[in-house]
Amino acid sequence: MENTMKKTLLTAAIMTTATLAIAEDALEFSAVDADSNGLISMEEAAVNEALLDSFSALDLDVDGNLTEDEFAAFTVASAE
Ligand SMILES: [Ca+2]
Ligand SMILES: [Ca+2]
Repeated sequence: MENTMKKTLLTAAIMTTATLAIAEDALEFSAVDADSNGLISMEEAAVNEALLDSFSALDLDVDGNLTEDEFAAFTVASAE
């Protein structure tokens, strides 16, 4: 009975660690938007190499900034 409880705790610990790892990988819009103006400029995107590489593809209206909607496409694509 005690072993079962230890197993359950161990499983819970592993799941918690996995969840934290995913959270670290996810890029938050607010974290990239350094000046909090609601847009990610190319300079701000430069903090993440993958984001900078995808910048022109994500900037659908080609105004040189990523809105939260445009940035959301990157978050989804990188999670796949
Ligand atoms: Ca900004
Ligand atoms: Ca744009």
